[in-house]
Parts: sequence; structure tokens; C-alpha cells
Amino acid sequence: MAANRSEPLLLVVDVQNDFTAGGSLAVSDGEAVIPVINRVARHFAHVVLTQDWHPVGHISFASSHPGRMPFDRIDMPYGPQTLWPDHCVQGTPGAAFHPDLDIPHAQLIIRKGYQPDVDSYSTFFAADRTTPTGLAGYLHERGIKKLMLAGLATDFCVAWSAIDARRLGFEVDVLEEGCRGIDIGGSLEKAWRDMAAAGVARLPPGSTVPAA
Ligand code: VGL
Ligand code: ZN
Repeated sequence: MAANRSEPLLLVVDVQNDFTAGGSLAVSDGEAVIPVINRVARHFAHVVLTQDWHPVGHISFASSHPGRMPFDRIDMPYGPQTLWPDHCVQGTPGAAFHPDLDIPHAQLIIRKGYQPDVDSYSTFFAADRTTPTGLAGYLHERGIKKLMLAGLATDFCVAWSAIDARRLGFEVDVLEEGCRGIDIGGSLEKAWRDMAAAGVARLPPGSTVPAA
């Protein structure tokens, strides 16, 4: 059966062990998004999960740049790059989905950040802004027009994905209660501003989540 064109899709961003308590790049209160996302996901017939998925020695790791520390910023050929602790290394427990994430009906897992020399916050394009993940084609082929985003981290992978989705012509809601940010030097407020400017709708706590 073809997808009903009016049906929205929930995009669950990077709810992985390394971004939650005990992980190498734990987002403050990150695990709080899990019960929210599990509950909301039941109202969506269509769910896609994303997974940050870096090779050992990835360019975004501070450990790959002698003399640099996590959270330093450097210039890469594709633009500025924040350096991170090693995280979400392919096949490691830190890269696995959090065990409490409970969305058995999720239909696709998009992995990103697997090119050794390019980071990818957005789940649509790598940081070079040209290498696609294939998600846009998948959504177009399935007739999806509207996305709801939730996950980690608000100011990096959620924001970049939401803004790219708008650029690609999707309607985009971001569920605030289902997100937590890293917030480096005001990055969280800036992300909400940039998302608003791109036409992303922010659903604050207490919003009625539209059911599919
Ligand atoms: C993320 C920093 C580095 C994210 C991924 O999922 O927001 N942040 N890699
Ligand atoms: Zn990463």
C-alpha cells in the first residue's frame, strides 16, 4: 500500500549510549528524551532512527589532532569543526542505541559520519554539504512530506538535520521535550534561532503532539 501523503514521519536522532549517562560524549540529561520518544513514537506509523557511526581515528575526534583538546574548534576544508572526545565508534557499545529505546516498528536506520575525513551532523548531508546519506530520496520515494524530529543533540545533529530538511522542502516540527543539547558557548540558543529562521516549528513542552 502506498504511504498516505499526509502521514508524518518521526525522525529519532542519535539516541545512542555515548550521548547518554556514562557515555563518552554524554549530553546532560540526555536519557530523559527516551520515555518521551518511546511514547510519541507509538503515534507514528513511520519512524526512522539515525546513528552517529564513526570509524576509529575519525577526523572529528580531538585524539586525531595532536595538541588539540575536546571542544576545541579547528578549520577543515569543509568548514569549521568542533573536536569531540572519541564517540560512537562503529560496532562499539557506545555506538549502539540506548537499550531503553523501544521502537520496534522503526523502519530504517540511517548511519552517518562514516567517512574518515568528513563529519556529518545532518542526517541528510555530510559536513561537506554535498555527500548525501540517501534519506531525502527514501522520504521522497515514500511520499513523506512532514517530519517530526527528536533526539540528541538539539544544537548539533537535531538542528542540522531539521534545517536541511526545511531546505529540502519538508515541513519540520522539533519536539523540544524529546531533545537535549550540548550547549557550547551559546550553541543551544543559536540552534533554536537558526531553526526558527529556517522555518522549523518548535513544539514546546505541553504541546499536543499530532498523531499520525
Ligand atoms: C553529535 C557531536 C558529535 C550529535 C554527533 O549527535 O549531535 N554531536 N557527533
Ligand atoms: Zn559524531
